[in-house]
Amino acid sequence: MSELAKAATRATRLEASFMEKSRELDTIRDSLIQSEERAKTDTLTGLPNRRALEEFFSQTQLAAMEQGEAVSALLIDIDHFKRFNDEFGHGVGDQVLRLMAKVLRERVREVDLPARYGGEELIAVLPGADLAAGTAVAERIRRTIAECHITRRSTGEALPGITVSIGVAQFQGGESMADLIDRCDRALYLAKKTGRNRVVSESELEPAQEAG
Ligand code: GH3
Ligand code: MG
Ligand code: MG
Repeated sequence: MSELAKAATRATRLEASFMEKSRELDTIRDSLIQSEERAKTDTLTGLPNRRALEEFFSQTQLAAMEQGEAVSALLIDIDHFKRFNDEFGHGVGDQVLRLMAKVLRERVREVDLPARYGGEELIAVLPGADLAAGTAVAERIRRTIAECHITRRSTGEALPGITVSIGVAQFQGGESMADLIDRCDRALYLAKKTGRNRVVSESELEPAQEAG
């Protein structure tokens, strides 16, 4: 074989080996993206989890402060869910939680972030929405859930209606996510105290007690 032919063969082999490595890298990159997605997704509801929420909030917070855009947050808690679980079992409760997640996902826009905040608490962060807009979204979510007819999958038996209470607050420049959620939580508490199946906005709260 001439030197030239040998060199050509070597080049072909090198190219093949390069292609193979590059395919391997693609596979590794894909599985990395997948595991990052999994790490940010709640397994029960398929909603973004708290980690995803924190990431989204810090990006949104920056944009809001730079552009002076309003951002609001809704904290949603199922009413008397413990009683529901006790009566129908945790598995049926989990189905209900999935249904709530579905309603939430369908009721917010592409730019919003619906997430599972804790056990039976869901949250949504709405960039571009002030307190009034956030409250209107919360009210639509509350009503949609209250109007759901829930049936037990295994038997088709009708289950009692589920309601949620929602606390709404608007981001104030410079505050942390914890501060914002704390006001949502206080509004939520007021919604529970004043009868449940209600939306309460932070404008209905007493001014916060100054610490110190
Ligand atoms: P309230 O109207 O005051 O919110 O009453 P509640 O019974 O819903 O009280 P709370 O919010 O404190 O109760 C949380 C209950 O939610 C406890 C637990 O039974 C239920 N829960 C929390 N996480 C899950 C979950 O992942 N699956 C199911 N099925 N139930 C859950
Ligand atoms: Mg709760
Ligand atoms: Mg509850």
